[in-house]
Amino acid sequence: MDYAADAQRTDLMTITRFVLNEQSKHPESRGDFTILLSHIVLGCKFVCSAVNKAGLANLIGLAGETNVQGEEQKKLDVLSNEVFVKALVSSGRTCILVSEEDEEATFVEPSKRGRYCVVFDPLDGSSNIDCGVSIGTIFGIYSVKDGGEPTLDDVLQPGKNMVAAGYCMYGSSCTLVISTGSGVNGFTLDPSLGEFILTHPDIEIPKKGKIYSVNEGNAKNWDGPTAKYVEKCKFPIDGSSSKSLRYIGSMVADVHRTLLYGGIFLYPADKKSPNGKLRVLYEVFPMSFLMEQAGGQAFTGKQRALDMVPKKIHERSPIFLGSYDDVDEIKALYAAEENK
Ligand code: FDP
Repeated sequence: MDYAADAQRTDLMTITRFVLNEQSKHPESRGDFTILLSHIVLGCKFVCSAVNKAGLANLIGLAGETNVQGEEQKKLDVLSNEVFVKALVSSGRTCILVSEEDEEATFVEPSKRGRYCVVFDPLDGSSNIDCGVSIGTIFGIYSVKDGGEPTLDDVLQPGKNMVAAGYCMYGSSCTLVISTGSGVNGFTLDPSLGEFILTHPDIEIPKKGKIYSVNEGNAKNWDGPTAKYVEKCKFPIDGSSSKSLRYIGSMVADVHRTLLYGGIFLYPADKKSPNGKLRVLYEVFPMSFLMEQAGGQAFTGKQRALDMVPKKIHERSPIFLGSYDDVDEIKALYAAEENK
């Protein structure tokens, strides 16, 4: 009998137990973060269940509204947003919420306020809903700056100031990956228990990977360094093997694979979208935070992604993130372009 494996099966590390353990390392902690996280977890469980039931419950389809980015909203987007906003407000631990689905930031009424700001995309990859491809929720958490009335400046902070970030992927299983600034851990929802169980402790991204992930349909509009990098992935000049291309078109799923298998995920700038497509606060920052915490890198084409200071809540940025050595290569190409 494998006693070690058996002990693991019966001594379940749930996400709540994990966070409480972390909390006990900080005697000054009042448990606010644990309470906030339990509300995020509740939102993820609800969305997971709604995604699983989408076909049955006739949730798929347009809700007849258009979101800030001019995309048609699906019913699931609307539902997920409502669930997360309500869960976060009722936690009593938040003061500002920024959601991909809402044009303006939500300032929580004073009687329900806490000290955290949460930026999130309740259902990322929504163009994949109707065909059953993995989608996810992405979130980042900041602490409000000192005292006083909360203002937008509390969320327009560089990504490196986040206190935690994570995503939940609704795929063949429901996986929650989170970092509170000391490594990255992954939890899988056990549907029979209704609990997220630690299944991927201390995730470290391989130093170099064999996969690149990008929407190559945009290639004709790419700049020189991006085009050169992708060419090198396909036709390496040093005699090494070419990289494989994998692109799901759902950021959570593409980043999750990159985190576990290594490689690079790119959503670069192009002539049509000089700032790329992905949103800084609730896509680029949380994923960059996780990548760095797992030992990888995240770069915008100009700087370390987490150093950016956003000016607007729905700002976009190009992003290259993944294995340390792979991101180093694209950095070198941009540096060479700059020195021309
Ligand atoms: P979607 O439009 O389906 O919501 O920013 C949203 C996002 O998906 C990301 O999840 C995904 O990585 C990217 O857009 C895909 O964009 P392209 O279709 O342009 O490749």
